[in-house]
Amino acid sequence: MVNERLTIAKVLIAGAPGAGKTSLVHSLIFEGFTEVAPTIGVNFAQKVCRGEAGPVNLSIWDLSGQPRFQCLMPRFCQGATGVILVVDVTKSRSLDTAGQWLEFISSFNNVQQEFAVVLAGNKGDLPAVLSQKRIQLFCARHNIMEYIQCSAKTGANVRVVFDSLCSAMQRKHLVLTTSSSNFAQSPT
Ligand SMILES: Nc1nc2c(ncn2[C@@H]2O[C@H](COP(=O)(O)OP(=O)(O)OP(=O)(O)O)[C@@H](O)[C@H]2O)c(=O)[nH]1
Ligand SMILES: [Mg+2]
Repeated sequence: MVNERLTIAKVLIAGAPGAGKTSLVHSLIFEGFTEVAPTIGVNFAQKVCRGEAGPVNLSIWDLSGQPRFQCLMPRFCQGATGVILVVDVTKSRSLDTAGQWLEFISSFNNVQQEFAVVLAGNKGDLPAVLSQKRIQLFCARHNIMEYIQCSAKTGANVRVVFDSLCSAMQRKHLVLTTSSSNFAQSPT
């Protein structure tokens, strides 16, 4: 039997309503852009992305940004070790909302449970109103190592966002390594 090493991680896509979270995931999976509906609660997807230490099979939990679904979020976020925090670079308030999301996620994650964060500045195909200065201050305040401007519409840097999160999780040992034989032998 082939005993292949598998690396897995659960990641959250969070940010303001309409920032383009679902569009980003759609662009990653289907390599194209289409109009998507606002998310009801959460969407789920899986994709193998590539960090600097190798591939990671990502379980992607794309959270609705709408406050009316917030009560459901603690359940969806359990066990996540990576967060892609999405801001809309054309909306100034998007960054404040992203900060609130980060605090929200941190508040119900076990304090011992560390997670890696990549800040994605989406809608990079449009003129930006968010200044580099504000983004730098935000990253410094929240200890975020990586900001990547991207566009779900053109596909620019979409893959880079997800691959960078894989690298960040690998550096912090936040990916789970198992073997395919574990899956084969586990009871159903
Ligand atoms: N120009 C441009 N429009 C985008 C881009 N990404 C998303 N949009 C548009 O922004 C709107 C919101 O996109 P969604 O992907 O639904 O946003 P969301 O963050 O998932 O929203 P919620 O699920 O309500 O939290 C849609 O009209 C998208 O077509 C982008 O990169 N460029
Ligand atoms: Mg959505």
